[in-house]
Amino acid sequence: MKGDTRQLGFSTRAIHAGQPPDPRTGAVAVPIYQTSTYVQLSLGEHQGYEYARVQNPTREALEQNVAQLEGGLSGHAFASGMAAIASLMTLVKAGEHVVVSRNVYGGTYRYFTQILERYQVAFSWVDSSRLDAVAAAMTPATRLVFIETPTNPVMDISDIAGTAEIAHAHGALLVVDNTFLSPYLQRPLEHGADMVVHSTTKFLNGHSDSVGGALVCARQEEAEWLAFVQKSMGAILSPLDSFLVMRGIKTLAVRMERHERNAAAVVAMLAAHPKVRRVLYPGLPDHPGHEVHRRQASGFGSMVTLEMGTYAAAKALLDNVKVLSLAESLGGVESLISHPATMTHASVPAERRDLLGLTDSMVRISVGIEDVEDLLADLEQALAKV
Ligand code: P1T
Repeated sequence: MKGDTRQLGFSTRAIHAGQPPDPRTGAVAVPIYQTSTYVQLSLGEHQGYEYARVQNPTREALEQNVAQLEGGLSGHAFASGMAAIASLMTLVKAGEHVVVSRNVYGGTYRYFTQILERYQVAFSWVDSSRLDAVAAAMTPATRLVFIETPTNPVMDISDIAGTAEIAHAHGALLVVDNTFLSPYLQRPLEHGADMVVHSTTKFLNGHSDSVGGALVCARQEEAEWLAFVQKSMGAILSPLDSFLVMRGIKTLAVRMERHERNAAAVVAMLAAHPKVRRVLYPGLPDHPGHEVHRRQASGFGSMVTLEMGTYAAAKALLDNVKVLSLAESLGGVESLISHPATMTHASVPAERRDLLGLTDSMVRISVGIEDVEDLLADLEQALAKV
């Protein structure tokens, strides 16, 4: 399409934002500019492209696309979700402080506690589903509040607007890791967050064939800093991966709708199953974060966590599924099942996992977009062996 995409609907923007037809050929798909450098016309005169760590048209197209979907000013694509988070954390200096959801992805916990604490950055790990706990943790040195909602894998829900108000009252920025829902279901900047982070490895790419990350900034100051960090630290997303993520995003809306429909059926079956102790899913009316989640998101996503009661029961379920695959990661078209305590959150010490309610009997499912009858039958037969 031609022209400005900003006023168009979500799916139209997902398909077109940042991706006008190629000016040379009219190609509808943004070409993979697999080049490291660009010839300059004469000394000091170039076409806006000098060196591919700094500028790449394929990466720029993805960055503009993600920025528009999240409703931000700028997008920045990185080599992984962790590279995005590492680049984000350059906003924090030694002696400063970060308030963070007590349950976040295990890799984020590991980076904060085992790397950033060595550089005199201090963290307060709070139950961010309680605004009073967030407020109580703020100090004059607090630079960032970093939350996941829902959290991985305990599915705690935090009030984005309420948290933004507290952060701003203390001169801090609010960052939301929106990986579990994608901008199709939740857009934190609309609720007052200052930045959004994604592991594009998950729903945005959606096909389990690329590792990547993205940051979206609402404010000019962070936008400029992060472009400088991309250039200076260089943890950028490759042209091929940028292309793959863009291709994935074109079907984000239809995938998310099917993900959700399948998840609703899986949750209904599991919640009524005698072998399942408890289902953690924000779509269930008895989930403590249900009402807050409904206010700030347009759907509940397809991440489902089960409490199986014992480690042996969890292991029996994980070992007996056939259509679902035992693997880390989430958000792809295929359903994945995992054991957070020993897989994604193995770097969180056991006593901390206890504190979060991240038990050894917990199983996490990323419900894919297969035929739901096959997913239900597979879970039924595996649960029968528990
Ligand atoms: O794996 P990577 O692309 O580096 O993204 C890290 C990351 C960041 N934030 C959240 C909420 C995540 O879930 C992840 C990665 N998570 C998994 C690999 C997982 O299975 O939970």
